[in-house]
Amino acid sequence: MSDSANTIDALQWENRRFPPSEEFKQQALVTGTFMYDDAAADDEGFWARQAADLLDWNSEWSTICEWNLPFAKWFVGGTLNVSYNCLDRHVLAGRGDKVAFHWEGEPGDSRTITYADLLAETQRFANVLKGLGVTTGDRVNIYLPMIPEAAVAMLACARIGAAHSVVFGGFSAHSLRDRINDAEAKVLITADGGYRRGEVFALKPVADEALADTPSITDVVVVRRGGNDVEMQDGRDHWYHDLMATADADCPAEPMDSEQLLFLLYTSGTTGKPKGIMHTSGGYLTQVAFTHKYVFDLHDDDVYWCTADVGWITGHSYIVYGPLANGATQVMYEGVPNFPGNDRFWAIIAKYGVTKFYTAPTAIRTFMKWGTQEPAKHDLSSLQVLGSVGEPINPEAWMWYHEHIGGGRCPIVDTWWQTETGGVMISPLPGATTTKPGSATFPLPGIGMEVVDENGARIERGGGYLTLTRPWPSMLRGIWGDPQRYAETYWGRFDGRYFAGDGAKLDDDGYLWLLGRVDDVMNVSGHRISTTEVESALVAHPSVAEAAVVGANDATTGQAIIAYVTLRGGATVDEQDLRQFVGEEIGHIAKPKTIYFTQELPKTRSGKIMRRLLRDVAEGRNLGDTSTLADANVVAELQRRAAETASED
Ligand code: 7RM
Repeated sequence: MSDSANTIDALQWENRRFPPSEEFKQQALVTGTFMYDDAAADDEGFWARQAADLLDWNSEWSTICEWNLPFAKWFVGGTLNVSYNCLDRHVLAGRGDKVAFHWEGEPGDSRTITYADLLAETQRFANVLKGLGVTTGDRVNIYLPMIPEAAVAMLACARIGAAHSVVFGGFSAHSLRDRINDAEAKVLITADGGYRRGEVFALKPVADEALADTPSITDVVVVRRGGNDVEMQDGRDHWYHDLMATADADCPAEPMDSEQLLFLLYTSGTTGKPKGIMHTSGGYLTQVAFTHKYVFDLHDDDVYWCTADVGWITGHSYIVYGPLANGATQVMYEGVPNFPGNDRFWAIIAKYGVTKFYTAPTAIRTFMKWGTQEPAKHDLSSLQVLGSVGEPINPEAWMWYHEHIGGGRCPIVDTWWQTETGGVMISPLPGATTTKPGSATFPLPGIGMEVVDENGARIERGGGYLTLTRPWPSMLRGIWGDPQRYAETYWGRFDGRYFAGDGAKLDDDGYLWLLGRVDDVMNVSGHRISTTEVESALVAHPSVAEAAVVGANDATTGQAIIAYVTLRGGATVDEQDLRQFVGEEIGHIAKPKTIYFTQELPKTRSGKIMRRLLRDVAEGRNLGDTSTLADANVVAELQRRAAETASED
């Protein structure tokens, strides 16, 4: 426990260690501490060297970083074209035939797209956008399934200096409408539909509903993918393939200012209206290229696969911009992990010989639920590095990933970052860092991070608030249309520091452990306990696949710990035994008062557990905003069971 005022108690200490193997180190881009030392000596100089080394610039910057808290500019005065960096330069260097995307449709169809193909398609589509009147500084909305045209659309915007705003294809008409209107987008790019769990889901009909109330949209471009019937409004709606057939093939990349707005990406705040997170060009591309290269130890012959959707920041930074800037070969997959069977991901890894694999803890815990026989059906020996992002990865989920997917030989990079940070901030470097299961380890070279207490004083051991102490190249530049909200939300809590809501603890070796959102921290008899630690203790039980923990009002202890638990396929466990197990793992104080066993947990559409809703359920309240929930049936069922328990009491 820490002595500092009102921080977060640290209960769990993990001692397993995994140093990189000699074999891995021999081929690794980074071993030892040179890169950390280099950055520590001069962080701005370090980033400037990365920018020069990893990207092609049309003209040099005059200032590396201009910092007027809370507003940063990077590589000020420099010009570059993001799409040129992701496409043209690879083709010009003779790598036009290199595969950019092995695209795999959910039904089993596939397309191979080389860098030359992607450049040709992007140039044409950039001309299409120009033809629709889109110019530098305009916003374009994108509402597409996971098809290569999503990357083409984004790169075409970047090519002409228009900002894209991608809305995840699972969002409703209302969400799409609000995001289009907030950005005042001119053009919407969508598809008839896409494939999900063996069926076509309609996009254009949903978009039509949004379009009834989006005055800024003049034109809609529709990609044919689902083959479902759609209505095309004369004069407004155009088929992608029709426009592409007549578009000019050449669209030279124009130099853009380093601080040119590259995209908006909306993220739902804790309350109220979604925030349009702003990212710009030179700094963003530098950090995503840098992190993609070194965190995944990228080599020319790698086949990299990130399972995120392009609708999330992970898809922007680690499917489109980072990997393409690095000229990587990727897999892009359209559908769900359980179509046609629970082994689809492992079949894809074997089919393409994937070497670097990046997914989320929610997926890993689901795979644990489905059982080890699924990955065991396929040859996963091509894998070399495994990544995790989106939530804390519980130590046991980490171990499962390590053994059953990584064959015990692949370093795991647990990458902490946010929509707002643009790129990875905290992660091991796989050839340099000894990992501990469940720890994101250390900030990357060039990143200033400190854990602080309630008063903003630095903590060297124990739990507190994760803060960033200086600007980084891919940091958000603001919230679209609301600079004051930006300043208050991110820079208002601790003087001079960026804080975006996560708790963390430092162990004796200085390793960092993410403790989840501080809004979720529970207060049990005066102990501030993180949900993450109790969840990890539950997941450490061999029968448990997944757990969500919340603090519910309790007359005796202030809050009581309520746990929702999903078991591994076929497993059973007694509630009392599981409570006892948690007590033994991390201490009596953290034993849940009640445990509910459930088939599913409520999650956001990007797979994060929604503890706020579980708190509503546990405290018998009406549910708050459920619009970001992936499956509303899950909480309805838990509410029914809570009501039952209450009537039994
Ligand atoms: C990339 C992404 C951001 C929030 C962040 C954390 C949580 C993300 C990790 C993590 C523990 C990780 N962007 N988070 N990665 N927590 N360990 N490796 O997810 O904007 O959608 O979410 O996600 O709470 O603040 S995001």
